[in-house]
Amino acid sequence: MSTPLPRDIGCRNLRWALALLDGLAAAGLRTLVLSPGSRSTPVVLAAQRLEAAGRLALVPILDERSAAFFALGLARGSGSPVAVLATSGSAAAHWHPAVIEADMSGIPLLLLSADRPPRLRGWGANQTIDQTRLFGTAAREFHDPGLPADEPAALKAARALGLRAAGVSLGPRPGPVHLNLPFDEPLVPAGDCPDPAPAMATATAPAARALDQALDTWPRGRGLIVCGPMSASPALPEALWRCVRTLDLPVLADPLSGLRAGPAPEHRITGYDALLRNAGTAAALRPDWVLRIGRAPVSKVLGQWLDGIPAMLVEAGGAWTDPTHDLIRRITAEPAALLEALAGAGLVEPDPGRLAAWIGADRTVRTLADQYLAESRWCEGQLIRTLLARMDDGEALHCANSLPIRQIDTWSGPITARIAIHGNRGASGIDGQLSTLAGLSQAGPPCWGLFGDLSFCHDLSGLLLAGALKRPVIVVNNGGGRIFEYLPQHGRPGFERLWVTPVAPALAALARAFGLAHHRVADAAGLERTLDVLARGNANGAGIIEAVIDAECSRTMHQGFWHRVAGLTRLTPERP
Ligand SMILES: Cc1ncc(C[n+]2csc(CCOP(=O)(O)OP(=O)(O)O)c2C)c(N)n1
Repeated sequence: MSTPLPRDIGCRNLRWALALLDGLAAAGLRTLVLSPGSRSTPVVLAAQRLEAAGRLALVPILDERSAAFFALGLARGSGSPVAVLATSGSAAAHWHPAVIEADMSGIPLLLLSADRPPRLRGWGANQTIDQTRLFGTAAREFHDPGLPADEPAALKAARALGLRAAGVSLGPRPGPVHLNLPFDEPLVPAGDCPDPAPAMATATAPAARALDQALDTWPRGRGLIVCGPMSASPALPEALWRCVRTLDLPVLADPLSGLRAGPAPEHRITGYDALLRNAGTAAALRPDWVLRIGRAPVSKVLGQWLDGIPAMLVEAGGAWTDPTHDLIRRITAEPAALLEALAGAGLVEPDPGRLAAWIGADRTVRTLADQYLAESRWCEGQLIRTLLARMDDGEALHCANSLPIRQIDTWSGPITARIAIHGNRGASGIDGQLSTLAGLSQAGPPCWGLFGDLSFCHDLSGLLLAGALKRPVIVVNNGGGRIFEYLPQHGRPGFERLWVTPVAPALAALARAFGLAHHRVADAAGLERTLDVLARGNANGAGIIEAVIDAECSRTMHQGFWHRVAGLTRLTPERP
């Protein structure tokens, strides 16, 4: 290989991009999701070299919005940083919804926006916009290193920038990092262009945080643990269950906490969304303090009930999850470490009567739910029970907003199989759901989808990624956004047209167009039969299962159930 020409700008671009990617890969980047474009070429050329060396996988996706949601799913499913790359102009703006979700959910997303040289910005040059701090405070860090240079110091700085960007995206407060990368033309080297010299530096893991002095002043009285949406560390379940067994503490386990499924002691409460609708029970079970792990729970009823209860949040990163402003303490520690310490600290007086009251109330609503579902017409409750019963250990489920994840919360109960449940609950958008599902499916275990009809239609370009799906997407065809029927807008003039916005997607035709199987079911038996057919075929196969549900019947059924729970005089056994 010859030495690069000093004026070969294309080679300079490439070598600089190689140094940057080397740093990113050294800090854990394994996948780059790229959307086609010209200005990003130096990074693509560099990425091809890393791919050839087995250090990076490249995934091309046309629509940048879909690409970013795919990367989000990939990063959520793998726990590793994932990068997106796009050309200059409006391209990177399409990442914004996924960046917002990654910010709110703490997902390590690396945003590599190619740009024109700074001298062209603001002068009407083609495809040149102001990309500076495009994502505002949603990005943990923003860097614009300027045009590439090829001196050793510049290459060293590029590699350091890669290390830093990936490191910051991983924590202590995981989230998106934006690198805006201007490149001058020519974008392709004129001749041979050797790799920069290998660097000496190696990546360092984010520093471990020391456990705070939290235990010194632990509040007195009755306690409760609430586990909201989170990426739980592998050590958490064991530490949690050991701690609550020792201290007789109940644990409210959100469907996105990672603690709803798999084995757990009866301390795990899943029926809280229903049982807290019973005013007497809600008052009787009110604790003196709550220890919160993870983000704000899906259940609105739980969120409202927590309002005013002194709370402690244990979190290894920097998030301040406190929508009701009740935090008396924020404990910067790994939740598992705090729970280990709490279990042995002798600060919480076990209260078996209180625990029994929670368990009793939980059992009562679960039995009622079983009876209710057995008696009532087909709706999401039976669908969810059927689906969860058919999922195997190790599989995953991605639930769209808004009703699907709420209904999982209401109807799942404790889930026997060891499955993972995912949802874009950071910003609770109905966007990018199929693309996220495709990313999750690519990252890890076979992942099912449970979507509303609007959220499905919102991300039709995600169907281009259907090749990644390994399990069916169940689309609840209930004629639009039925969540609004549970909100005060219900019944206002123009309600159907302006809030529900009914759609009638031709799901069979869409499925056919994208080479997917389509099945239409209208009752639990139909769903069972379809799942039988799929299971016999191509290992549960991907495809669309259109579940037709009568919205009016569903609403009456849900409200009837809550009404029945609210009307019960006693959900909790007497205190001993
Ligand atoms: C990007 C985005 N746009 C709009 C909304 C507001 N929104 C929340 S739920 C919803 C309706 C969703 O309908 P569907 O997917 O059919 O699910 P359903 O609520 O009927 O279960 C809408 C429009 C949102 N959360 N995100």
